[in-house]
Amino acid sequence: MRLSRSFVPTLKETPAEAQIASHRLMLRAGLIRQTASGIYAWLPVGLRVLNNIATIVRQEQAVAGAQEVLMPTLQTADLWRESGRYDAYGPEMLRIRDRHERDLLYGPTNEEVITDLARNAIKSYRELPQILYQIQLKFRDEMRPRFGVMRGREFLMKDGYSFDLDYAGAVNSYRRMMLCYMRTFQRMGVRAIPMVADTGPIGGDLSHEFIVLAPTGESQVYYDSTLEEMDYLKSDFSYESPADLAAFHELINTYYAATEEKHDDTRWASVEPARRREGRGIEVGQIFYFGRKYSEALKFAVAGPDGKTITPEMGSYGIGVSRLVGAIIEASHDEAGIKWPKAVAPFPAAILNLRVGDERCDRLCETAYAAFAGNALLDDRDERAGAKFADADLMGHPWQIIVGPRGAANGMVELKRRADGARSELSLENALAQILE
Ligand code: 5CA
Repeated sequence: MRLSRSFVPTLKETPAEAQIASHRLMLRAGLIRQTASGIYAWLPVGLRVLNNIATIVRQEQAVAGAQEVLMPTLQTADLWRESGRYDAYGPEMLRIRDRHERDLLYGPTNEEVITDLARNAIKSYRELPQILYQIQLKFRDEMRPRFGVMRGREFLMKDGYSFDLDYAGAVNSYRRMMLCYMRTFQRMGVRAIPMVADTGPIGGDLSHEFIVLAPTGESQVYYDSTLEEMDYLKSDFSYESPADLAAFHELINTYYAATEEKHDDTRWASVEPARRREGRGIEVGQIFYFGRKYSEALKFAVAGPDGKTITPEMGSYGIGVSRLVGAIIEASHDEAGIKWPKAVAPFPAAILNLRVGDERCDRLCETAYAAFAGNALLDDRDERAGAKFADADLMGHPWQIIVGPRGAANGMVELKRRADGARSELSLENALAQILE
């Protein structure tokens, strides 16, 4: 992306409406703009981050055996009348009437629609288990939308749903998703801690929230630091082995982790003091087991091996895809701006041309830019060096390749690592090798 021709409306001033760092930085770095209260447009750089997060989610869902679908944002009210949630959901649900006076709603979650799809298509025990998911916009008419994409009204969610023949199968699917979530968040460069949670309007009796520690989080949390040190990507637990998944769940439950509501002083006191972590946390995902709540209400049954019908057991699994962009920034920034973890960064590097029009600088920058095949940000604006440095720090690309006339005369560039500010002077070739390694 050539900055001189890009739609990246950065701001020098701190927007007055933004109370927390991630919201301020997302506006200042030109990632998003609000179009109505709690409703945001994603601009080119912000959308790249959102897509990177979605790609990691998709890859890890596939490894765990979940299949992607895409359901509509608009749902018929009839399905929600069948489940009994149409009245129960209250003013958070955006209700709409079409030209034929039919009641529709903008989906805040999709248990009803997915159960309807399943009951119309799945007839035999042989077709289960199944895990289906989508990445789709949701709408919740939050009383107080705030903190930018962190609590929006329209937001992007990964919502997944499992169907199993019995309790043991449903718990296995639940554990499968739990392992999948630990891998997913670790790959994004954040540590989300699973904590036993209340089930709220989704219902059911087993639930975990996944929480990222950040000072501006909405809930107070307590956990054993062992949970953030484990390497879930290198672990040997196999998705195909129920015994492995049970052992994984057992391992997670061994270590203390609780939100304020579930906090237990006695158990907390038994955690080694050096391992106690407490602070505010942001919920980036939640998983639920709720048995036959929706399959029973919507009369979803399949023929069993002995001819008797079986009502499947279900669970649902959410990730706040758009909220994660804010949560990652909350966990990774400084006064100058964002520090993107490599895996989700909009670009691996920014190339800063400090003397646009200087033949050597221009040539070296073009060579560098070509090496990334468009997947870098080239600051080719006619701006002061200071403004370029400030914007590169603000936007937070993991690396900056700084090209000035003195170095360029000898084919040298300066390489700056955003994470710790470390700088070195080296040939463009060596700089590229370091970034692309
Ligand atoms: N049906 C289930 C799981 S598929 C469900 O709706 N779960 S949820 O209510 O917990 O939402 C899933 C995730 O969406 C949450 O963990 C949170 O990260 C994100 N989320 C919820 N509300 C908002 C909101 N108003 N703005 C941004 N993200 C949100």
